[in-house]
Amino acid sequence: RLRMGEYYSYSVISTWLQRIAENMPDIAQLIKVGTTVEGREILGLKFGKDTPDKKVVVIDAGIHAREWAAIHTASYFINLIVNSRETDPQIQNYLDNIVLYIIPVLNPDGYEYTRTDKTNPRARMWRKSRSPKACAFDGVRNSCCMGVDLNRNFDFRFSEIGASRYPCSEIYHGPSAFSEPESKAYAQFLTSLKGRLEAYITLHSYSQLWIYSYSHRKFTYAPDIEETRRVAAKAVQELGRMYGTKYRHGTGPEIIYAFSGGSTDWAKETLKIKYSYTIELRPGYEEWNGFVLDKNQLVPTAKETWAGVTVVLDEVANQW
Ligand code: 0X9
Ligand code: ZN
Repeated sequence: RLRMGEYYSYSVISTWLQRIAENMPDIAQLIKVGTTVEGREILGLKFGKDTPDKKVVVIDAGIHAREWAAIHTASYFINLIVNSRETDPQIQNYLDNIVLYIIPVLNPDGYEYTRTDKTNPRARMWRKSRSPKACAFDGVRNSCCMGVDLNRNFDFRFSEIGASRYPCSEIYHGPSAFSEPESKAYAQFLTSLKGRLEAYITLHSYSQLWIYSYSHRKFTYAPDIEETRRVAAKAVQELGRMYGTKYRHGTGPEIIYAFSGGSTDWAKETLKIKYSYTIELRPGYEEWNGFVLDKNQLVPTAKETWAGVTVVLDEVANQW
């Protein structure tokens, strides 16, 4: 059992996931997505009894190391399902009718690095993975740095826009698409669900945005854009109903910036899934350093996000 409203180490989170799977085998199974550069297992939970006809939803967080509120939110979802499985009819409906995967920390190496901030204050703002140093001549000198932005390393318009070929950049896309074990393993995992994967949601922070495809160019939309937009609008509305938090929805270039090589565009395009969303949690974009969210905002952030996410889950669980 983990008390919500706190941040935990990856090893505590991992043990927690294992315990849940051991203690509740009829609702949750431990899944191993792959292994990181530093040898950590990327773990998640699979909820609901699997039968071949059931639609699948995947929710992840923590592809960016410093986005702790996203990791907390995914953990909160797990906690909620586990604790409310016998009392909340909506959650029972999900457990009966869909298969839901939650992977709370996609980039555990980066996350653990950000947790060394007590001794290395700069570490808290680390975003990338912890892959070994790569070097490039930047016009002045040959600069070498660690880490790849895993949300630039997916094979969708790799390196085209809003990504950098310089290893010292925060948005370094890596030497090639899926060059990184984390993104590669995750893409393989998602691909294994092809045909049944109906929704994919990735939790980030911050800016209070509900984003859909495509990200690389303005006014360029993926198939099902009307349906995608309708569900996003409804999700944002439900989310706001709880505490009045204002979210905007749209494609990346319409509401923040263009970039390519991200997980949601790749999933939407390659796996032909219906709902593929990037959610940027609290605080709002006007905040200067929103990656450090006050602990007393963690639970409200997670709760309102769940309210939005249930709109997508209901679409999938209640279709016939
Ligand atoms: O830039 C990113 O990878 C994400 N934003 S973050 O601040 N969490 O790093 C995704 C932004 C989504 N934007 C677009 N789809 N353009
Ligand atoms: Zn992010």
